[in-house]
Amino acid sequence: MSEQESTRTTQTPPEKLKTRTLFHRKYSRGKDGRTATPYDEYWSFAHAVRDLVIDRFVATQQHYLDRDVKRLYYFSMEYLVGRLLKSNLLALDMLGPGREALGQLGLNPEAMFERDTEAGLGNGGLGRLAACYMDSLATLEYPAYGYGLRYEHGIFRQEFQEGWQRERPDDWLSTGYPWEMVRPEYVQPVCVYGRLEDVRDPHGGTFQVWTDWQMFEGVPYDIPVIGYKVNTVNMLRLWSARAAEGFQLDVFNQGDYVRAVEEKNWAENVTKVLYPSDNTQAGRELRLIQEYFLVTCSIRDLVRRYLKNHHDWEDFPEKNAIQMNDTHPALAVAELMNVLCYEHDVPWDKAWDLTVRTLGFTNHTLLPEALEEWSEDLLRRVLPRHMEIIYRINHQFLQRVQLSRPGNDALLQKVSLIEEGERKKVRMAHLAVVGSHAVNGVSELHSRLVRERVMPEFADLKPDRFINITNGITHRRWLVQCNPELAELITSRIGDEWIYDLEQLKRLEPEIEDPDFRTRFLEIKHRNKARLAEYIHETTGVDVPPDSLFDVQIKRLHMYKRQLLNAMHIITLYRRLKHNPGMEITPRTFIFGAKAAPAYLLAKRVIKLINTLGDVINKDPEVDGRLKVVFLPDYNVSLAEKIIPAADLSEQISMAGKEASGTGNMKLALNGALTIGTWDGANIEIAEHVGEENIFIFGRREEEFEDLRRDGYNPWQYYDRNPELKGVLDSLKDNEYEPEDPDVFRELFDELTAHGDPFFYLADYRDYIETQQRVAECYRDRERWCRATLLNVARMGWFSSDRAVRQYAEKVWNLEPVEVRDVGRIST
Ligand code: 26W
Repeated sequence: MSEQESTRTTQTPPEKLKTRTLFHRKYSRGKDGRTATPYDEYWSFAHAVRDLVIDRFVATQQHYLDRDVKRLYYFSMEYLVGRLLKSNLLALDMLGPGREALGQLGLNPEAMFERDTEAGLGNGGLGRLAACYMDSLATLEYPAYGYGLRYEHGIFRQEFQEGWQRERPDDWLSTGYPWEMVRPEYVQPVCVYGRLEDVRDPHGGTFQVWTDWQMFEGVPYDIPVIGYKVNTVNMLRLWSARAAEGFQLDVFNQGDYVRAVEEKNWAENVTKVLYPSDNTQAGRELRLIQEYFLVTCSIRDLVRRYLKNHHDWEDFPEKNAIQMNDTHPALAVAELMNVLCYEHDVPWDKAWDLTVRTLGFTNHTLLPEALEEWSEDLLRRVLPRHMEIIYRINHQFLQRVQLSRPGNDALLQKVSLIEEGERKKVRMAHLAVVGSHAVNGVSELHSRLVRERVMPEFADLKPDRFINITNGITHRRWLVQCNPELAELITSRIGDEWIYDLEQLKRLEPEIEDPDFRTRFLEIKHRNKARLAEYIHETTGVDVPPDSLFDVQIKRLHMYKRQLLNAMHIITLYRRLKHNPGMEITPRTFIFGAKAAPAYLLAKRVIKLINTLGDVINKDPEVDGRLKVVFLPDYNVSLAEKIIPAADLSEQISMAGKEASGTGNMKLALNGALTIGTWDGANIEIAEHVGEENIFIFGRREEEFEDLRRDGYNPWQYYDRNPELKGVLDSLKDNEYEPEDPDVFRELFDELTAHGDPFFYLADYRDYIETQQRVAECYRDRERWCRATLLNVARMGWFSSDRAVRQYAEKVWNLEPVEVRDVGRIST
C-alpha cells in the first residue's frame, strides 16, 4: 500500500484507521499478520490514531507563530496523564470508528485500551490537576504549553506482600511510548555547580562571571494534547536529561574512559525518577537539580520562541504567561532574571518588572512539611549565580517593605526570602510570591487560609495579589470517557451541549421527577458496580456483592486524609456485628485505593491494617454478605476510571483545614456518589452547589480545631468517655486481628492517644460514626438516595476544569482563545 493510498480521503474513518494500522504494522514494526504480537498491534493502532492529529498539530503551532499570539506556559514537576488512547479517540470524535476498525482487524478494543501505557508522572492531586488543565486549555482553544519532566520511572507500582506495601519501579518507557515525539533539534544546555569569579571590566569596575560549571542538556519530547472536537492540538513538552555532546571529550581524551562514562550516567540520573513523596519535601540535591532543570530548559525554550517574532523585551509579558504549579518550579523567578539580565543585557529593574508581570503562582498545600526550603549552602553550591540573584531580589524587596512599613524589623524577618538561623534557608514560597503578579489557592477555604494563616504579612502588603481559583476536573475523562452509559443517558435527555458546557447539567433537574430516568440511572450504576466487582474478583480474589453500598476512599495515603478514621468505622461495624450477630445493617463494601510515600512508615502501617481487616472480615462467615473490605493495589488514573463510576459513597474525611481542595471529591459526585465529608477544601463549595441536604457533612470546622488546640486537646478524654471508641482503639492495641505479630498496630494506637492525635481523629469519631449511620439509612431508601445522587450530578457543572481554566485566563494570564481555522487538510 502506498503512502498516498493510506491517506485517501474517500475512506470512511474506520477504514482509514484500519489501513493506517496495517501500514504501521508493516512499515513501523516490520511485521505482518502472522508475526505481529499484541504489542505490535497496539503500537500500530496508536500510531494510526496519532497520524490523525498531525495536520492539526502542525496547523495549530503554525497558527500560533503566524499570529504571534500570547501563550500560556504551565510549569509543573508533575503530570498524571493516565492513558491516552481512548481519550485521544474521544477528542477526535473517533471512539466509535476506532472500535469498529479494531473489530475489523480482529482485535478486541477493550483489550487494546487496557494495553495502552499509563503515563504516571505525578504523585496525586497536583499532577492530575495539571493533566486536567491541559485538556481544558486545548478544548477551549487557548494557546498553551505544558512543560514538565520525562521521568524514566514515574510513580512506583504498588504491590502487597502479606498486606504490606512494596514498591516496584514503573517501567513505562521500556517498550517505547507511542504518544511522544523527540525533538533533538530543540535541545537546551543546562549548567550547574561552579563558582562566581570577579572579573575586571575595561572601565575599571568588576563584574562576576559564573565559571567552572558542569554542563549537561535537556532533550524535549512532545506529547500532543488534543482539544475535544476542535482543531487545536497543544503540546506537553517533557524534558529528558542527558550528557552534553562532547562534554566529556576532554576526559575521554585523557584516556579515563570509565570516568567519562560515569559522568554521562550522572547527567542521565537527573530525570531518572519521580520523587514519590506527596506533601513532604525531600531536601535532596538531585531534586533541586531536577527543579532547576525543568525551569531552565523551559524558560530558554520559550524565550527562543519569543525571539522568533520579537527584537526587544517590551512585549514579553503581553506574549507570555508562566504559571508555577506550586513552588517546585519557583526557581523560574531567578532563572528568568538570569536569562534577561545576564544573557540578554536587560537592565535589572526592567527585567524585574517583566518577570513579575509574566509569572503566576498557585499554592496547593498548607502542610508545613511540604513548604519548600532549600539550604542556602546547597543552593549556592548548585546555582551560585541564582543565589546571588535571590539575595538581590530580597534586598530590594525588603527595602520596599521598609519604606511602606518603617521600623518593623519583625516584619522584615517574617517576609524575608531567607530564613536566618544556624543554617540559612531559602523560602521558595516567598520567592514565588514576590516574583508573581497573582497568587492563588485552590478552594475558597484554602485561599483564605493562605492569606490569613500562612502569609498574613504578604496579604497585608499586597492584598490584590492574593486570589482564589477553585480547582476543577475534566468531565471528558471523568464522565464521558469513564462512564459512557451515564453520559449517554444524560445526552438522551438534554442533548450533548453539556459536554462543551458542563453547567448545562442543571437541565437534568426536572428529569429527576421521571421514574423511568431514575430507574435507568440505577441500572447503569448497578452495571458499573457489577463490572467493578468482577475486577475486584480478578485482582484480589474477593467476591463483593454489587447490591451492597460501595463505600470508596481513593487518594494518596496520608494521616491528614484520615483513611484510618474510615478503618475505625469498619472496626466499629465489625465489632457491633460480632457482639450482635443478628443486627440489621446496610451491607457495605469498603473500597480503598492509595499509595503511601515509601518512607512514610505510619501510612504504610495503615495500609497493612486495612489489608488485615480485609483478610479477617472477608473470611468471616458471620458477617458474610454484610461487610467486605478491599484495598485495590496500585491505585492510578486508569484504576480511578474503573472505581469512580461504581461508587455510591465518596469519603472526603480529611481534618478540616488540611485538604487544600481535593479533586476526587468532584469526580465522585459527578458520577453519582454521595459525599460524606468534612468542612474542608472544595467539599464546602460542593455542599453549596448540591445543597446541604444532598451531602453528609460532619466533624469540627477548622477554627474549632484551633480552639481545641489552644485549650489543650487531650485525646484520652474521648477514649475514656466513649466505650465504643475505646473498644475500637483497644482492639488495635491488643491486636485482635493479627495475633502472630502482637505489636503491629500499637504505633497506630499510640499515634491517636499518647502522641496527641495530631489530626483529631478522636474528636471527630462520634460524629463520623453517627453520620455513617444516617448514610446507611438513607441508602435503604432507594428513591431518596437516587434523587440525591442525581441532584449531585445535575449540580456539579461548576466544577469543570473548563470553568477553572477560564478563570485563570481572565484573572491571571490575560489570555484569549484562538480558533485554529486553516488546517490544510483535516485528516479524519
Ligand atoms: C516537594 C514535596 C511536595 C510534593 C507534592 C510538596 C507538595 C506536593 C503537592 C503540592 C501535594 C499535592 O498534590 N497537593 C494537592 O493538590 C491538589 C490540587 O490542587 C489538591 O486538590 C489537594 O487538596 C492537595 O493536597
